[in-house]
Amino acid sequence: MKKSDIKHSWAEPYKIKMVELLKMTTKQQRIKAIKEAGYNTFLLKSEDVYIDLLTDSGTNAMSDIQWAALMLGDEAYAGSKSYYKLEAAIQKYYGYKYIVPTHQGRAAENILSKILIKKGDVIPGNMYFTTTRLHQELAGGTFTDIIIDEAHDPYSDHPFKGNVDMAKLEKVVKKYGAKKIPYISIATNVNMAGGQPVSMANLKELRAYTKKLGIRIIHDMTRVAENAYFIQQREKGYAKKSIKDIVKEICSLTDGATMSAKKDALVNIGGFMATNEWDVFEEARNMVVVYEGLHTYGGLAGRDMEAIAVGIAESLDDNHQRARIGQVEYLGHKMMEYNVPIVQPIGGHGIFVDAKKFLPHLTQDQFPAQTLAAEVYIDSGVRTMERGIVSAGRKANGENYYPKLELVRFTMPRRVYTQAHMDVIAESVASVYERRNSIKGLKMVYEPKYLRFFQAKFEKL
Ligand code: PLI
Repeated sequence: MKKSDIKHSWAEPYKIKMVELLKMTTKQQRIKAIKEAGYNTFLLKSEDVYIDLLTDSGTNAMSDIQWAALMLGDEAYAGSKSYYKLEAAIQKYYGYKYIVPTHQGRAAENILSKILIKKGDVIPGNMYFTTTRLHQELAGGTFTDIIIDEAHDPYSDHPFKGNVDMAKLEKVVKKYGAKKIPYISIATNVNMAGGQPVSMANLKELRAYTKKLGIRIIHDMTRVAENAYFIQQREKGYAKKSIKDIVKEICSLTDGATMSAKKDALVNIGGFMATNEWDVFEEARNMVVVYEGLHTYGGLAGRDMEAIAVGIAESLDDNHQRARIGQVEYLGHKMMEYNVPIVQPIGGHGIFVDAKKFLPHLTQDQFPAQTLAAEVYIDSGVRTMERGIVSAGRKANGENYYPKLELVRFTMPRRVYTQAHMDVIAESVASVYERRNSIKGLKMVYEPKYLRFFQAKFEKL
């Protein structure tokens, strides 16, 4: 090999100090386990799972510094030192003025939705997220999708599939009027589109437009650092900027945020709501005592707040994100070598397999993504998650949503699995792909009222 042919790989900027042992299962055990779980991977026992790619939420490995920070937790009911450390970290790295801690992201969504949304309001956003939309609806609002069309096409290679389609937004504003729109709901690195980023140019255009109309931008910043990585890699003028600076710039274009710290911020529990408006903060600070706990802990232990404050700083390290997303890309390229159809471009927090194309003989009512997730588990004990018709749920009139994307998400916990694990995952998907024509669909036999994907049960057709 010539010297010039040598490629420099990504690698983890850490080494392993402790390991968690896993139980290995047989195929017969897994067939029994998934049947008992109603073919829903959420209902499996984690001890029956080998490689757990259900979610990147709360499944991260904390650093030695985060574990050490736990010991500094100030567990005072009121005015905890740990709260002030968390507040300082959020102000320093994200730039929001006021913060209210919550036990996780959806609690922040609940509080913010209750404060900002009135019955009959419309909330445009760059694709729905399950809990976010539900809280908007429970507060009396209606979510409307204004993401660019490319986001709904798994094979469009648009570099910023999370972008807002400004023409779609203008149409919504014209139809309902700015007064009916309390805020635009903007997620950085859009989860349901496959972990796809928003560009800075699009955010700037959106800021200029909403400023004229006096409409807020509320930022779901759950994976903002991953979005910043893609801006650094793909957007003109950002190649030499640090992720830290890009994140601060993104936040500066918005008025407030909800955050699930269980993702980007490298912890196992926690979240917060942030705002630059004193009035909104005052109301949130009061409301959090009803639902979560005093405003200086919001449902978290002092030690949790310490770990988040450290995790925020670690998440903004360029080498961390390069390895984090490098690992996801490694898995994606492996799957592509086996011709497995996956969402393009490869996203930030996982690989999204196109179940419609994988199992074209199943109709969407036969739950192709739910079926594929169960089959992958049976094959190798790899647990994934459905992100299709089951996750999309029902409209207010009871009809099913039929999302264009019918995906299985292979979500990567941060700093947890090795490259050999990636190989095992790709080989398992490839072997299910080989026998895809013999796979039968599912029927739903139990459906809960809210967020049905968590608890629904199925039987084989
Ligand atoms: O799971 P929570 O309540 O801490 O956060 C809710 C939440 C809000 N926004 C976004 C974009 C999310 O991805 C999110 C949670 N996501 C989960 C649990 C996931 O598996 O993707």
